[in-house]
Amino acid sequence: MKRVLSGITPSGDFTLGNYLGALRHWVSFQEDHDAFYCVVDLHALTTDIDPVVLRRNSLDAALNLLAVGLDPRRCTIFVQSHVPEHTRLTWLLECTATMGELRRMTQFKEKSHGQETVRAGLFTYPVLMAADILLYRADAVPVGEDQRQHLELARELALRFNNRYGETFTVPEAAVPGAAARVMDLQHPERKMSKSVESPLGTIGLLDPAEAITRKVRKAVTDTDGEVRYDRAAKPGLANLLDLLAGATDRTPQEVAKGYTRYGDLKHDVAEALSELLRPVRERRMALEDDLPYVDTVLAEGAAAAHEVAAPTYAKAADALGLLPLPSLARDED
Ligand code: AQP
Repeated sequence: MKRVLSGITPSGDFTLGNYLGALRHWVSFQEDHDAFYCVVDLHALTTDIDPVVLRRNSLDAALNLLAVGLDPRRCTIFVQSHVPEHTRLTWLLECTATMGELRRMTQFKEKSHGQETVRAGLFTYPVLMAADILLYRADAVPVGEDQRQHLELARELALRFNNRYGETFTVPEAAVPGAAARVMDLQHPERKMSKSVESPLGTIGLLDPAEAITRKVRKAVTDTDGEVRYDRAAKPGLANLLDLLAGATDRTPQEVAKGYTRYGDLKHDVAEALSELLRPVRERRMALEDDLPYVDTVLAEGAAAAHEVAAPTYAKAADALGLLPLPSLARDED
């Protein structure tokens, strides 16, 4: 069975973008892949955090992963910081990456732009992401379009390490969805919908009730020419709505566009389709809130299963670089 690995940052309430671009594909992958999914809490430390909020967001993230339909009997769900090899491998890969390639990362440029101080962790974040992936020898990584560049870096680091020190890592492929791979903010369709960017009317939350979804879709920014056609460059707001309906109904946005002559009708159907899509997630999430001990068990078992795969990969990489094995391990081997 091929293996997939993906992660989500507990940096705020999950959005429709996270769901359409990533989470619902994670659910499909668990059926026919050996799937590992993690709450990447260490990534959340790259920007300003409040410890109380981070703790709550991390638990929320785990609840959401179960609510979208991930089944711990079919996949491994864990928290990144519970598996110490993530940070250990990061250092080995930081010594493989170059400043130049990290400087080219678009997300770093966007997130550091205009900031007075920028954490070193924000700069090296893509290396931590590479470690997340390479530790599990993942064949594929289901991500939204926004993460493609980071995935490319992970591939490049794996290739470079393998060439220099011998075959160690699997070189992963990106698995980017066809429809809704980049969900845009409903009020600012030129930027992606994001959980950590404040935009109350522009962001649809994973757990939003139908009324909120309808209100936000109705107020979504479009344009004034009134013609329904799919053109991302000239009509970004409308294109986003067409993408959303296409994503929710498994069609192409061009096909969806053919069914409409008025923006109002399209918005009505977008709101209905999204409400229906997210309703079962919200219901499962409410049920899970009454069973937190179950969530603890899932995370404990997930961390143990993840560690079993991550530890030998780390050991192999450390050995390839010439780091001495732990003396006790060396004695065990005698
Ligand atoms: N707008 C989006 N459209 C499609 N896919 C998206 N993803 C995120 N936003 C969109 C996908 O969700 C997964 C988890 O992402 P992440 O939490 O690791 O970080 P991110 O990509 O930076 O997502 P956010 O929501 O924008 O978080 P913040 O605000 O913390 O930066 C990824 O697979 C991503 O592609």
